[in-house]
Amino acid sequence: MIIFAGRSNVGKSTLIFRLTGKKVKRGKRPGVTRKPVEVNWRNRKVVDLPGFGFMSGLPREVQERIKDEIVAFIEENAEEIELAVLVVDGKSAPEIIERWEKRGEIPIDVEFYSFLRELGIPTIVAVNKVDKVRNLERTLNFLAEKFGIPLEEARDVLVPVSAKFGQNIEELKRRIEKALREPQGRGGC
Ligand SMILES: Nc1nc2c(ncn2[C@@H]2O[C@H](COP(=O)(O)OP(=O)(O)OP(=O)(O)O)[C@@H](O)[C@H]2O)c(=O)[nH]1
Ligand SMILES: [Mg+2]
Repeated sequence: MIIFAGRSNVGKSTLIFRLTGKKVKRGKRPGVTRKPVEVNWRNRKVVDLPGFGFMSGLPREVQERIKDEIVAFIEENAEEIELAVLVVDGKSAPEIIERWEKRGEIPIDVEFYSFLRELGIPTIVAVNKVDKVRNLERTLNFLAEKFGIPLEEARDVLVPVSAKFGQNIEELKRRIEKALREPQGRGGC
């Protein structure tokens, strides 16, 4: 099983469509995917998870509940999950991360990345919407630092893509295949 996780509206469903050709519901507003949706791809389950964080028109308690459900889903399926693709919006993630840090909070993406690593789930970070990113190198360095990814590993872990315009999708596919072939990180480190 491969899971796609990340904040709402970062493009998880669009990316799954690009990779697998399977139509999952996509949308303009945050909060489109509300329950885990499974598609089959190359004899594997690919799971499109609801986004965490802000969802338009949803009260905070409901957003919290959805986040708890995502965490529970991942914990319950941890054994079966071979790979997580954590999707972030390359344009807005740096700003959001800085805003949370200024408030003294752990940014939700950073928290989620450590959560996946603690469970020993190999994780790739897809840095999506690069079509909107001005300084890609700076963005990638910033994310590597915030996620605590050593620079020598950053090139393997962070994959810049544009789901909307199909940029670098083949590279993401190769990374996914590589991660499935050479599972790393099991048992945690
Ligand atoms: N510019 C740009 N827009 C994108 C890209 N990928 C997705 N989008 C847009 O982002 C919006 C959200 O896409 P979704 O795929 O529904 O996002 P999601 O992460 O599944 O959202 P939830 O299901 O609400 O968590 C849509 O309007 C997409 O067209 C991209 O690479 N570049
Ligand atoms: Mg979605």
